[in-house]
Amino acid sequence: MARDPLAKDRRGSELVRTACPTATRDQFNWLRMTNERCQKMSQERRDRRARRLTGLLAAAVPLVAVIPLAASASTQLAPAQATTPACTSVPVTAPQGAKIESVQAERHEGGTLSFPATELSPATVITDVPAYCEISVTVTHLGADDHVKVGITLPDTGWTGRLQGIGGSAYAAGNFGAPLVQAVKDGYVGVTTDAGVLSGLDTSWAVTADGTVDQALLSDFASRSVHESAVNGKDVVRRHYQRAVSYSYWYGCSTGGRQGYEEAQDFPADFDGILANAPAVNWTQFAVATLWPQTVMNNDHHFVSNCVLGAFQKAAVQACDPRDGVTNGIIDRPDECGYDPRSLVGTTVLCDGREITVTTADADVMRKIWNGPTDERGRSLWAGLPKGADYTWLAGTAPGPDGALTAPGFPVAV
Ligand SMILES: [Ca+2]
Repeated sequence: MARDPLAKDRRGSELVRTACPTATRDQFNWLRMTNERCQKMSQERRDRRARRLTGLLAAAVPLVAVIPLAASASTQLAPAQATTPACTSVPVTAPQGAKIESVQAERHEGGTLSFPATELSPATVITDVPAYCEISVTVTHLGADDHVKVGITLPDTGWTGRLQGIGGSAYAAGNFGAPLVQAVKDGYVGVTTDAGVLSGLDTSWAVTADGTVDQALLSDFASRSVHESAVNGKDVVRRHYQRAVSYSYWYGCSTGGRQGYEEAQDFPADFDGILANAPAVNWTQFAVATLWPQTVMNNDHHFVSNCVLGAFQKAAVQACDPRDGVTNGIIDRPDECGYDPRSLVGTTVLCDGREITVTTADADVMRKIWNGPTDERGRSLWAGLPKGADYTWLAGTAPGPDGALTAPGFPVAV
């Protein structure tokens, strides 16, 4: 098995560890807040590493294998390009059972690039981006009326010989925005795909006009597109740079985490390392369980303001943060946190300039949300919201049309 010579930890050992070390197994089952936390931690780690090394990303969560490189891999860094490769359309080999519909190339000057906020990601500004070539490949599969786009960004300078596959989130199979450019800045070729489906939270593609499941698109979204994007990406690299990828990595959270697990399971030769954070697996249970906080508040006919929910979160962090040995504002082991929300009953919280007294009903709702759904005998059906985790996406409340608080529920599941 070939190892990436840059994949070392601070002590010089091979880097085979999670890039999100605070996430417990339960936390991996919660999509959004762990996803954001992992993305933030990953970004911080990337920034630190970028100062030490020239582009490095090589890690795998404990539950995911680090995959040996199928082809012979160089242990040397890519030589600097003597000349900038021309940014032109290249011939791309169609995957088996597929046809290449189009290949387009567009050169970008780099510099400072801004990406507006979307429903799934915050606004992002990336500076000092080298000029790069973006090659877009569109693939269709025989017998399917699909049009799968693969985006590949190839830096003019600073390429380390590495490829980074970029995962999606919610019902988006990939991300054609900031991550593709960040990869270029970090010395990677970036690769992502839309799987031929819509982006964000729109799942209308999944059902055909006659009401049946669109199996072709479902296959694209589930696994086929990620695998083929890896194959397409390596093919384009070979033709663009006239040399093969040395090492390839997967980077994804949430749906991207799920894609990483899927790749490790079914296409282990695609990537040398897989970073699969907050994988949205066990979807039929997990997605339903995300609606638990909404269910609790509807059942109790008691909707807790975000301000009070935040007070519970803050109190839990204060109580349990140091117990994992690192006081960093994060409860690494929420399952070992014995903080009781009833301890906040009777205290006052300042909310929008008003003093609110925390009630027993507030604490009951918080306790049930943290405990998670149970059956009629009290047996756990799924993990609850981890103590100390951001409540916003799963348990956040908002005024309804009449001004009274409601619990909208996790938008990926409702
Ligand atoms: Ca801590």
